[in-house]
Amino acid sequence: MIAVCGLALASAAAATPVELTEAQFTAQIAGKPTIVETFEGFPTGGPGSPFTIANGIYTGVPFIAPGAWCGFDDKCLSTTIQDGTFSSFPAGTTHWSTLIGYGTTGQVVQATVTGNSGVLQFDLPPSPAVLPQRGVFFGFFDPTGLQSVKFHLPGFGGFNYGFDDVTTAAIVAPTLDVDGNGTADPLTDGLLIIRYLFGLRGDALIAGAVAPLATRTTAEAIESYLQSLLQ
Ligand SMILES: [Ca+2]
Ligand SMILES: [Ca+2]
Repeated sequence: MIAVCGLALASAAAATPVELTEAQFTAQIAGKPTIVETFEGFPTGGPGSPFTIANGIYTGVPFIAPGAWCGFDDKCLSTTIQDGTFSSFPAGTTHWSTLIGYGTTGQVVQATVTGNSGVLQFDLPPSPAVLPQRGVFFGFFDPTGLQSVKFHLPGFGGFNYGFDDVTTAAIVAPTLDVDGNGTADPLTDGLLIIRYLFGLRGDALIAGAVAPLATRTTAEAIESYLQSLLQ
């Protein structure tokens, strides 16, 4: 009984978006469709809300500010003490990151990251005394997809802060090429899908239904792939 409870807790703990270091983020999005909004293409000023950017929309009180305002070397999306929310990401977005430039040393910003697997809410570490010219990196990942990232300045928070290089990356959409030979074919992939949906597993699932040049050839690999299609 204890083991069962422990397992349930472990599953629940894993089922939320997670924060990634910049190194982790960069490694995970390598080779995946990625969009970066640098804000360099917008005129300085307040575009109004909601504000459409390259990889979603921003809701709040947006202001395109010159680099000197942002603590960056080029333009950023400056925000006021009101909440700011990034949402409406491209389909399949699993990764989201930004560089933050703070208005003052020690400033704390709260983040609420909402994914299909749950909600992660926490305080970002206080801004350092010496702000890197490119800002401080924050990145998030949800394998089931991200919905929104909201920022909130707690208390009477005094100063604006800014975002730059807002980045989204998406998982590559799965295909019907179940055996992984490069094409979706009725007598292999189609048969595997039908058999799987009828409940066949193991050898009964894959017998005579895997193409000669398939990259997924075992029942285990085929079952895992088909299961991922159903999520
Ligand atoms: Ca910029
Ligand atoms: Ca195939």
